[in-house]
Amino acid sequence: METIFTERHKLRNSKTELHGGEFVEPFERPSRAEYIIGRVRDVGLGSISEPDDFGLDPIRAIHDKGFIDFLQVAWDEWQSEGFKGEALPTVWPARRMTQRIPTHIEGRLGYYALACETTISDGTWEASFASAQVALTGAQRLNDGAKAVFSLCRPPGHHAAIDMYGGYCFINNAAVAAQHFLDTGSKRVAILDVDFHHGNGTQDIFYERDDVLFISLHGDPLEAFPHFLGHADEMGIGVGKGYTVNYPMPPGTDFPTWRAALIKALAKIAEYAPDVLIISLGVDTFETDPISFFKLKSDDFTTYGADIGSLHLPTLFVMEGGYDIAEIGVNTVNVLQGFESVS
Ligand code: 5XA
Ligand code: ZN
Repeated sequence: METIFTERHKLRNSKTELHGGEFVEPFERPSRAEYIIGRVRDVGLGSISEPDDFGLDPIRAIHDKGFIDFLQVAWDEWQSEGFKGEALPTVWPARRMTQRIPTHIEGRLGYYALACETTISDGTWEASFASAQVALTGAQRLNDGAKAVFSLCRPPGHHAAIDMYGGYCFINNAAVAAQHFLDTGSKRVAILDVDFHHGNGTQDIFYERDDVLFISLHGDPLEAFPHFLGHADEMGIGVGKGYTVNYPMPPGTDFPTWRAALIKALAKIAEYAPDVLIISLGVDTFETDPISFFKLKSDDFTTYGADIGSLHLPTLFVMEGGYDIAEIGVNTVNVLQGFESVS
């Protein structure tokens, strides 16, 4: 399997994350991608290629123009104010306040943020743009005939909504790839999100559409980030009704329980018969992940990779979360090797 990867991910190297009331070293850090690409090399998964440049248009096809404009200038505007730390919001358009977009950077951060653990720092936009190109290049490889491709995206994307960032995500890489497929001939795309956290951004983007089936397996939002989306009764609206499917699961969920939900999800995907499948691949379901509460073991990733491979669909893997960094390479590549074992 080919991997698409760029060293430009390192441009996203934030120094701080707000976690447990403290500023800590971010869980989402450059070494994550280094461990993954190291494992890809060690096992000889396949060739490793730089992304092509598809420009801004495919990103604008998914995200609000004002939001993308904001991401491009946020760090510079923040610095121009003379602020010393990294940019993060301190105020939101909360209940019973207006939704008018402020002009000051402090207000715009609050308007466009869905969470405040994620700072904007020097290079954040550039790395996010490159990450989207990694996803787009993987999608194009499938269009060109590849059976499966691994887009090693960093920063991740599945929390980024039409006009919101947070949860370490700025541009929704999987959604940008899905739209690219649709704009280049696909009629139906399925996105299966196996990251521990609900893919609220992807759900938001496709909630009223029937050309993208979105299915997510994740920690119950009553107990886990992003807390305000991802319940089982969210199923889409209008023509999108039935094309969003959520499987929230409680703390301590083990692999047999998780896999039972996966098998149901795979059956729904098979019934939908998409032209292409995108996997939002987060491995923070691992038993020792520091910010999650599922109990998957390393071998389980191989098993479920094979389960996904048994659909025999053209498949694009798009990297999302995973924070047990010493094991992230093994767990990620286990999914890809499991997938390949049945294809
Ligand atoms: O998939 N999303 C993540 O791994 C980020 C979670 C952020 C929690 N503050
Ligand atoms: Zn996650």
